[in-house]
Amino acid sequence: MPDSVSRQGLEDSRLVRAIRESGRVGVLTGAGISAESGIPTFRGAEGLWKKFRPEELANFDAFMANPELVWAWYRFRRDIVRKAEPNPGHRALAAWETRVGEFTLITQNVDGLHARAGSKHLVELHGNLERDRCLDCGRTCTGARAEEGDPIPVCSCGGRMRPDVVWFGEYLPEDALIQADRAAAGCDLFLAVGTSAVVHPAASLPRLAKRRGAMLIEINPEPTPVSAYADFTLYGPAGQLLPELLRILDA
Ligand code: BJW
Ligand code: ZN
Repeated sequence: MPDSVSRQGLEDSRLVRAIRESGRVGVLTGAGISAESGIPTFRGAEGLWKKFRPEELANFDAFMANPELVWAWYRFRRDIVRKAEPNPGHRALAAWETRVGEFTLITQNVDGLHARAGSKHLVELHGNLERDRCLDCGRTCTGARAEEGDPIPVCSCGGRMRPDVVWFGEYLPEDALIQADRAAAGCDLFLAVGTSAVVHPAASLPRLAKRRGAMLIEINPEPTPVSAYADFTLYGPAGQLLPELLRILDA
C-alpha cells in the first residue's frame, strides 16, 4: 500500500468492529471505482471528454439538438468499457456480499463492471451503457444489436434509439430508487466509494444512511461533501482500500 493511503483509519477499532460486526451493509459506488479499470471519471482532470462536461451531453435536449454528438460520446465510452475488466475494488465488493446476511450494492455507474465481477444484489440507478431504448415504442435492446445499422441506431419500429441511461432532469427507475432508499435506511454500515456526491438523488443516500444510524465510511482520494459527515474517510484508491477492508472482515 503506497504512503498516500492513510492506514490510520484502517486501524481504528471502531472501524474494524463495524466491518466485522455489520450484518446489513449498503454500498454506493460512483465512477471512481472504475477509474483503476481505465474508465475515465466524469469530473476532474481526466474526467473530460473533449471539451464537454457531462451536464452538456447527458440530457435529453442535448440529444435532440445533436444526436450524432451524443451518440459519438456513448460509442466512445462503450469502446472503453468493452475493453475494460473489473478491478480488485469491484471484486472485493462481490466477495463481501457472500460474507454477510444483507448486502446491497447501489451503483451510479452504467459500465456493468460490478455484475461482471460477480455482484448479485446490485441496483443500477442510472441505467446501463449496453442497452438502447426506442424513443417511440420504448423497446430496449443491447447496444451491440442497435449499432449494426445507422450512426443513430434505429428500432425495428422505425423509431430512433437512445442509450438506456438516466440523463439530467430525468427520473431514476422507480424500483431501483426504492431499493436504494430501503438499503440506505436499513443498513448498519454504509460505504460511499468513488463518488463526487454532487448528483442527486444518489448523493443523498449516504446522509440518509447516517441519519438512520449506520456507520458511514467513505473511500475517495479527494474530499467530497460526504467527508464532512462521514465517520471515516479513507483517502486513497478503491482498488487498494476495498481489498484491505475485506482482509479486515476475514481476519
Ligand atoms: C476515485 C478514484 C479511485 C477517482 N478510487 N475514488 C437536489 C439538489 C440539486 C440538484 C438536484 C437535486 N435533485 C435533483 C437535482 C437535479 C440533478 C442534479 O443532481 N444536479 C446536480 C449536478 C446539481 N439530478 C437529476 O437530474 C437526476 N434526476 C432527478 O433528480 O429526477 C427528478 C427530477 C426530474 C425532473 C426535474 C427535476 C428533478 C438525474 C441524474 C442523472 C445523472 N446522470 C449521469 C449520466 C448517466 C449516464 C451516463 O453515464 O452517461 O450519471 S451524470 C454523471 O454523474 C453520471 C454519474 O453516475 C453521476 C455521478 O458522478 P460520479 O459517479 O460521482 O463521478 P464523478 O466523476 O463526479 O466523481 C468521481 C469520484 O471518484 C471523484 O470524487 C474522484 O475523486 C473519485 N476517484 N479515482 C476511488 N481510484
Ligand atoms: Zn421502437
